[in-house]
Amino acid sequence: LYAADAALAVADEASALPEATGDARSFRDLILAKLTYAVGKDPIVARDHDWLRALSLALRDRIVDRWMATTRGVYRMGGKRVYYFSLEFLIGRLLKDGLNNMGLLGTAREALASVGVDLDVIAELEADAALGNGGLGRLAACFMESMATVGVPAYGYGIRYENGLFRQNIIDGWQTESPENWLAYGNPWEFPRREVAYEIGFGGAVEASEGWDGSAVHAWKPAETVLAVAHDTPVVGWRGLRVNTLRLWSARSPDPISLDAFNAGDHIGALTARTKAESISRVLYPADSTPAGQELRLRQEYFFTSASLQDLVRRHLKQHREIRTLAQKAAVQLNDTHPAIAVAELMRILIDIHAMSWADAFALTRDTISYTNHTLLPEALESWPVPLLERLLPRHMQIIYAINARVLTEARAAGATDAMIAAVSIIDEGHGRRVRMGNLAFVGSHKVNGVSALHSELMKETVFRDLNTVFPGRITNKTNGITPRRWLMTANPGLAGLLRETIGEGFLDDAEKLVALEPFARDPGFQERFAAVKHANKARLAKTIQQTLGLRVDPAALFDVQVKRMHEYKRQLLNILETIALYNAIRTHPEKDWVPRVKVFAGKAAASYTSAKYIIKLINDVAKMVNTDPAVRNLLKVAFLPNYNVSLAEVIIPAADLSEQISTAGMEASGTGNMKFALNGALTIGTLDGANVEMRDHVGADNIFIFGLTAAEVEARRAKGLNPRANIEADPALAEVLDAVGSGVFSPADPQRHRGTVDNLTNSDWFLVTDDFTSYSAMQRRIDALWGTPAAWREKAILNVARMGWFSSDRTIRDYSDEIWGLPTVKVG
Ligand code: CBF
Repeated sequence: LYAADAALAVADEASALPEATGDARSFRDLILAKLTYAVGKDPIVARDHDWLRALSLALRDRIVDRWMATTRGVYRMGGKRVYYFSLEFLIGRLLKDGLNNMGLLGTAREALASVGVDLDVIAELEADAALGNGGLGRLAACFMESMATVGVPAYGYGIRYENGLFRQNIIDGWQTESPENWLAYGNPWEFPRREVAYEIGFGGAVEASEGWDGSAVHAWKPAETVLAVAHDTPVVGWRGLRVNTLRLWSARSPDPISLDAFNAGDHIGALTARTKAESISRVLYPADSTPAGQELRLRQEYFFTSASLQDLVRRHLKQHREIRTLAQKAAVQLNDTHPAIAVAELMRILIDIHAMSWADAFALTRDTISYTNHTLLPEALESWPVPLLERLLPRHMQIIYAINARVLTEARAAGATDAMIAAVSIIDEGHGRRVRMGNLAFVGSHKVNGVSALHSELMKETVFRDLNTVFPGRITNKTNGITPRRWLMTANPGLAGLLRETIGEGFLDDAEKLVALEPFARDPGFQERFAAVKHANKARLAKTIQQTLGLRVDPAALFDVQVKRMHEYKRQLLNILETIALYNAIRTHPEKDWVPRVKVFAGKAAASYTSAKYIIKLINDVAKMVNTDPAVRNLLKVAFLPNYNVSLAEVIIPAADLSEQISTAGMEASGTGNMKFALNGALTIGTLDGANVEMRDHVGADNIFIFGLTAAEVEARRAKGLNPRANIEADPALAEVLDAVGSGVFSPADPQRHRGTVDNLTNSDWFLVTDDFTSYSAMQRRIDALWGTPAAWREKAILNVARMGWFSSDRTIRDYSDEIWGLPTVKVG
């Protein structure tokens, strides 16, 4: 290897570089070969990006060996596969996680060091694949990793967005959006499969004729066709034992260019069809406030669902020959309603292409499909205008009508009243005739699950109350989880290392073994080491804050963190209003012994979500004043970090002392950030919402700060009529805060800026910020008191780590496997 020799010569000249040993040496040679022959760079001139690509390709080679072995093994066994359909896969960076799971982290570090390259430096250059928005997409990524870990053969199916979710910039305190260019340097992890392409039809008409036995035969003749081209990314499980596939579809036009138009001089028009086709896989969540935006969103959903079903049916037939055994060999999990059109598409494939009878096709569809609901928010439960579906997917609309007719007959036979029939119907007749995708997914699935115990119960009482009566037993709960590989080992190597030294390696294979840490919770020596790890993580975050915002924060202060999508129900507003109350109190009583706090916020607001954007602006306005007010004497700092994504989460979460999980009770389906924080030793301040309820059960009520109204109380107050004015009157600190915000104290150049936010709180307050403000504030002062006793704080933090093992996504996947998919799992390790 000429180039490799040259690199080593350079390394020798620098002579301080360590020599690589054993495995590291062969891995280094592989990296150098990749650099030379795949990247085409002489090591002497290679830049950090080149090394990153070479390392990624070297790692990929090792993963591919296991991938092929897994795929071959699965094929040979002839068993069932899980197909996880998701519009989002928030995978983030893959390098360190892959190295960790393959047991190559130390080897790679040593190999690179021997040629003068720092792994941590190049790893920071990896693009963050933001192919998701929030919890739902990150859950899909955690599930993919856990399925590979516990031995569930799986394909993840989604869209390969060229630009993913937008990049958030904060300009003068306001959010602006720009495209995220994650593919700028190419994507070393994926394999384009140009040979795996399916035709996806849109529009046109359905031709009906008579079949040989007199039955009606339907042929859909689409007016337009788009190609779905596969891109495969291997997903490696813990210890590299099994590797599954994430197959993402890219949209292509069958005709790249209209040559006639081009030659006639219409150079732009010649590309119109192509642009239209490719727009399908351009961005995640195009704004759907316009009819064109809605149509694009529906196109995206049908595009990836149809391609995925065609793909898995083809695989099934190739291997098992017989379509009737599909449900024995394939479990399709719908991640939310986005892929719900799968119910109609699978029916179409079975009836129109495989000539199955309606009854057989429907039974097979139901046995194959199951659906996860992730929200009770009515605006997030998708529905499509009937005319849109009729135009874009005419055959599917016919099938939906036919399914609906049968379901309603079944419901009537089960004793449903007229009101129940209206609620169970897939067609919402009340809002300009819309197709309810949640109902379609529900009736087409054998199991429907919620994502926390509370959420699943609320599903039965609210959105799916009547469907639950007609189809009892179909709703089940599968509490979410997070992968401890990414969220402990990779994100917090300091803590993972300390745990290994203290309780051994068992927890690496089985997170529930973290419980062995409990006896150390009060051990002063262990507490010191635990606190030192936290301090180092906080110093790292402090550096990020300084570099990003130019703001200096003290790692010794209490780091109080709220990072998540910006949404009114998540109540970042409650947090910032309480921050202002604290600011006022510090200014009024400078003589008191205040606990220094750093308030960290991060999160994106949907581009068209104006009130959430105003909350971002308010946080930044408050930050501007508080951070420069000498009267505060550095006792309070506020930092809004822009462009929250997985990589930023990996820096923020291990550094948190306090995790804010303060949604209006009954509105957060589960939350998974809450789990990541607690696993990393942050204490939670939260409402009894989503998985917070089960977290309290696991970590113990003494080790979590629960405040505020319960879901039942929220419902009762809403039913009775909210009275925010009375709440404000009863709490002078709150009144003072709202007065200040509303009169422009934090926006002197534009005093009316936050008037709307305050008016909304005073007059309506749907999210019950004013109802919970007083108890939230009181709880924050109890937290201050506990912070003053470090041994007591640390004990609780350690107990949180020890007791969070149950929230591993390995456990969640085992639950899905046992109770929904009917698949065995294996023990890890
Ligand atoms: O279940 C995963 C997550 O999904 C959401 O993010 C969603 O998009 N519906 C919910 O808001 C979270 O509560 C939930 O944890």
